[in-house]
Amino acid sequence: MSKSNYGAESITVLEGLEAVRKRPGMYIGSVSTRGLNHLVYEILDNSVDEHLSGYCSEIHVILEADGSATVFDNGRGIPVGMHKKGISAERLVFTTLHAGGKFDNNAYKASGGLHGVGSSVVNALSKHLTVRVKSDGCIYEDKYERGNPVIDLIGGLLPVIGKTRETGTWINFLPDDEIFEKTRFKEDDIKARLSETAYLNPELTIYYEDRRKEEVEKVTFHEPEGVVGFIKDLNKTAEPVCDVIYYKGVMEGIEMEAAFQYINEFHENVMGFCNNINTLEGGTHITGFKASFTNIINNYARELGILKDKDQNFTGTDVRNGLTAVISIKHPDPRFEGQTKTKLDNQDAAKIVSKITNDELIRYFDRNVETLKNIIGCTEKAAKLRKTEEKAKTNMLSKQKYSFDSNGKLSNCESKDAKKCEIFIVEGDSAGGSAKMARNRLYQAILPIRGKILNVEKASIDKVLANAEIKAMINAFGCGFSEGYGNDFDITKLRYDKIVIMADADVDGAHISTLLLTLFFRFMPELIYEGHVYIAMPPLYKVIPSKGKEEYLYNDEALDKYRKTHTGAFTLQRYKGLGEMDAEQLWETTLDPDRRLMKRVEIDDAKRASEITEMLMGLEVPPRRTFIYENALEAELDIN
Ligand code: TSJ
Repeated sequence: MSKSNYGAESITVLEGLEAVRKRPGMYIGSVSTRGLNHLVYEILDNSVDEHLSGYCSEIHVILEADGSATVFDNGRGIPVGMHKKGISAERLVFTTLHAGGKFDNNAYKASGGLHGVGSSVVNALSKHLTVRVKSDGCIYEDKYERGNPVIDLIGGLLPVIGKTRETGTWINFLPDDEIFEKTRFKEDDIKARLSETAYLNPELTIYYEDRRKEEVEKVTFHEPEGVVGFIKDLNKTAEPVCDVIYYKGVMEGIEMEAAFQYINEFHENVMGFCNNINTLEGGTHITGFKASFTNIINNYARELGILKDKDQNFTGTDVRNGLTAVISIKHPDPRFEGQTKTKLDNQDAAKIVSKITNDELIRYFDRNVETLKNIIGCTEKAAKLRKTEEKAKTNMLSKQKYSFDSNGKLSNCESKDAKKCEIFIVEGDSAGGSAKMARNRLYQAILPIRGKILNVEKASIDKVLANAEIKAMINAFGCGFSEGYGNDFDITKLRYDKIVIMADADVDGAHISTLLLTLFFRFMPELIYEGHVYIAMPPLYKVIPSKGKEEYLYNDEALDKYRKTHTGAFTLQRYKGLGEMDAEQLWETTLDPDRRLMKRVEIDDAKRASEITEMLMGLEVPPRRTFIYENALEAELDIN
């Protein structure tokens, strides 16, 4: 269809989508894998909204062999009838920014949530997108290329391509490789998201298929136990201190439900959701939950005589020691703020979650005093540790003052301009030695660490702080550390813009990276939220052809490709570890900002690392090996 068929209205529409293509990052956050996966979530959320409205029980998500994605549901079908100014409503949905909510009476929308984008953004960023709607006996079809409609409407209405008794919406789209750096959906993230969605919507079933694999992978996500099942799953390898406790409530049009359980471990895991969106940066609902919890446990502890008059209250962190919790709220008008727009900002959410949590917990604990005592046991343990650790910390602080030079191992850079500086955390003294020689000492610092660092997931904080490698890192970064949100960590003091984990490209290297990510995620999460953490990608091979230029190859696929495309003889040199490269090679391949490959760690990676660590520690030896090995091979490269 030619552009002359549009009225003035639709021309501004196309200009709107052109803006999306010009600045995709503004609408989907990034054009890396994270942004790519976001396209699937954006579409998926529309089907989840249809479920929340009460009309859709099944959603299918298919990663197609051709690189496209298909999502379909058994809801009512996107309205196809005539909307204002003679355009099918469906056309408006796909060609207008933020058109989603206009004819939707569902009070709690997830779609359009994270970055406020609509399905039109997905359309604008797809090479081609096809929509099929089944409703009132017919199958309607519409097609777009890079956001532009390619089907002529008949009297403003969509063509009918078949008859059916069913209803639903079917979408297939291929992300545009002119926009995205990577066009391969990351299945682990997508599956994690689907699993989460299933737990938050116990009456929904999600069918997942990956048709890109030689043997098609199929997984069904259905979690009739809801958030209670979520907690059981999160805690499945832990030693529980109490049963899973569940409550819910509604106030002022805001719904909430929560499930929690204490386990015998020295950390907390409190997760929040608003309208099915994972609020990774926390927010008011979490604040409300925590405030009530702290208050109630302290009140009971005094009532039971566990805290005496002279004793100070337990801190919030004490009270949440060993706590795993999921708080899910449904808000008619959610506001998100923060670096990744995943921090809930609505003040009413704090008040309502706090009130309902307070009432429900008192009701529960009055009837279950034994459980309450076990929980307070966890709190007391934490308080005791905290006091020891406060002493240790003042000692440590007065001895070392987080001083730059107190740590002999750090080879710092000369520049003090944090925006330009980078620190490489290098495993092993020999690799550390080469890296010190190889670096640009003006702005690259090297911190060698030895062997396996402590797994912080299971360790108490005093153990963590006693660990020399960890102390060295905290000292070097300069921002302190925090347990949970807010406290002692100050990102403005960060001395390096980039913190680069440099480990061997093998199983042990992957393990060390995982442990480091877990450490950062637990004690310095803002480093990750604000995008300061990277993983260096040293090459696996060097090929030296008899004629032509030497090349470094960073994975087995690159080697396969080289073998297929290169004519003539060549010598293949395999690097087993960083220590095998001389300083010059290390500079060329891994340190030089103009030539190196690094992967920026994104929140999901870090969150998963922490889950992975938890899993690794709980598993038998054989599966542990294969797991790390697969992931080491699948690591993706981002050119920086
Ligand atoms: F993102 C999207 F638009 F492309 C999309 C929307 C993708 C997929 C896979 C599903 C959907 C979708 C939309 N599923 N179900 C709906 N429902 C509606 O759009 C709908 C239907 C009826 C009514 C009504 O008031 O009668 C209202 C709405 C919003």
